[in-house]
Amino acid sequence: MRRSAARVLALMVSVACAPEGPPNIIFVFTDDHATQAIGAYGDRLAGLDPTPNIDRLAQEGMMFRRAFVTNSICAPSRAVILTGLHSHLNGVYTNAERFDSSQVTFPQLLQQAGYQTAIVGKWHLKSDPVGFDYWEVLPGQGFYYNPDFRTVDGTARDTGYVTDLITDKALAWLDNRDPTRPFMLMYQHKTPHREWYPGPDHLTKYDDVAIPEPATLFDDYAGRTSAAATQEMTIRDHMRLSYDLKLWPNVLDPEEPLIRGAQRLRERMTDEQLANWDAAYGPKSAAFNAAPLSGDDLVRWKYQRYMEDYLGSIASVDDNLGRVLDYLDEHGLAVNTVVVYSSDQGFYLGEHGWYDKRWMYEESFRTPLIVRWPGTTQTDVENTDLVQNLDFAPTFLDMAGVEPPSQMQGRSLVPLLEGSRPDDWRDAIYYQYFEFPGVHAVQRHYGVRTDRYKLVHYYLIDEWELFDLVEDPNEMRSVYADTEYAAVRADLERRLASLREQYAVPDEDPVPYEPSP
Ligand code: SGN
Ligand code: CA
Repeated sequence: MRRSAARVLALMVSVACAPEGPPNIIFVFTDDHATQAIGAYGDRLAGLDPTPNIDRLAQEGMMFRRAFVTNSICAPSRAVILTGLHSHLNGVYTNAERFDSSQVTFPQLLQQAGYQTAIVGKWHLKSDPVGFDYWEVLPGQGFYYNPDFRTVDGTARDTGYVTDLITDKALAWLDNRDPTRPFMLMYQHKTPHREWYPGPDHLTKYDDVAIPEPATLFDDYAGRTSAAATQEMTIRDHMRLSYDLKLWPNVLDPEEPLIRGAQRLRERMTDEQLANWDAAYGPKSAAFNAAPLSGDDLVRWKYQRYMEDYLGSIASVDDNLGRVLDYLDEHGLAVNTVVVYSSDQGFYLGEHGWYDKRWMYEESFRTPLIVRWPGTTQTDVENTDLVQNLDFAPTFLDMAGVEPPSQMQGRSLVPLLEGSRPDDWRDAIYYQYFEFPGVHAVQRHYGVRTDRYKLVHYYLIDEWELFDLVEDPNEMRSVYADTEYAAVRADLERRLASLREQYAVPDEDPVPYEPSP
């Protein structure tokens, strides 16, 4: 971890003369950013120093090690964050539903309380944003290069790299706001979503780096339910050489259906961007095409290439976060602005041989959460309580001194941020994933996680998994049928039933199961 004593000292001095009044809030939100790829979390990629600015936030604030989502996929996570309600109550179960914007959301309540509110970047909820004085969002998933942006006035294409453009817009909004009132800005990136296009400054950043492999890269899915074996998200069989890994032209797999994706992005680029791109990627493609690999060697190569692009795209998030932090410093705003870093969920960076998310296994269930709140959070502290994205809405409201509405199912994290854990803090959390059938073929499942154990039910096929996270942190061997765990299992079953009752989970799925033809 890089540490700047001078910076911490400057912050402490400024805290001593912190202004009164409700804090500003900047919610920095990325798409698919795994904690494994954040230096401060100290995972296997930390040695590559992938995120110096995010690490700076962690040094100056509180980092949550056990922050989880309720449903590990994009649009559902966003709907949970806005409403403080589980998917079965906010109506966004999968990426397919349109967000019903007549629901109560935290931005609306902050706006009513006198906050200036804005969202810039990825939105992904189909309906127009409500509760924002200003919004400028990517339609759908958005594009990496020369993306379109949608505002109340319509849609227009911009020139540049998406992460840089979103930051330009966020800073422009900050420049033009009313300085006499507090603000809440949702600054939300597309990066590092598949297919992980790095920005122009980072196209070759990781080319000559040997990126450490996860221990489970060659997982054979034994010891778990059939769900783990029947998914479609392996680096080996489902990651495409051209679409995902940018080989051009792709000699190994000319039938690859997704080649159009790469083509689509190339068509959007300016001549200059394309020349820059081809100068970086052309030699890599030529080298691979000249000596194509196969079998495990190909898996290893694909993993390296995937990580080069994933980490390269994160470099742009981190650089741009640096711009925002500098802006706050330069404008005297750092001291009264809470900066929160999070992502819509985690991601597989080769663990279990996978990319993508969706599962209740740790890598995608977990999400990064770092909060710097000068004068409230201590610096450089870690929290290990069980928290969820369900808690974000009540937390933001509580920070602003607004009482969270009673229907919100999450709980304010403010006491934890202040360093005091309420005696009745939860000791178990609930999860449910609905998008099956769907891309990547991950079975529907729900489950409960406690400090040490996790019980998961793949309910359409009625198969169960139980993990002891102390004995088996990589979740390679379910002990569901192990008699030694009978008491643990009975206890988890009780907790699961009680959480389903507490959160009013219906017995029947709200999205009917329709097998694909
Ligand atoms: C796209 C991706 C999938 C990804 C979903 C959901 N394919 O369909 O890999 O799981 O989005 O992502 S791609 O061909 O577009 O790359 S999410 O972040 O929106 O939930
Ligand atoms: Ca996502």
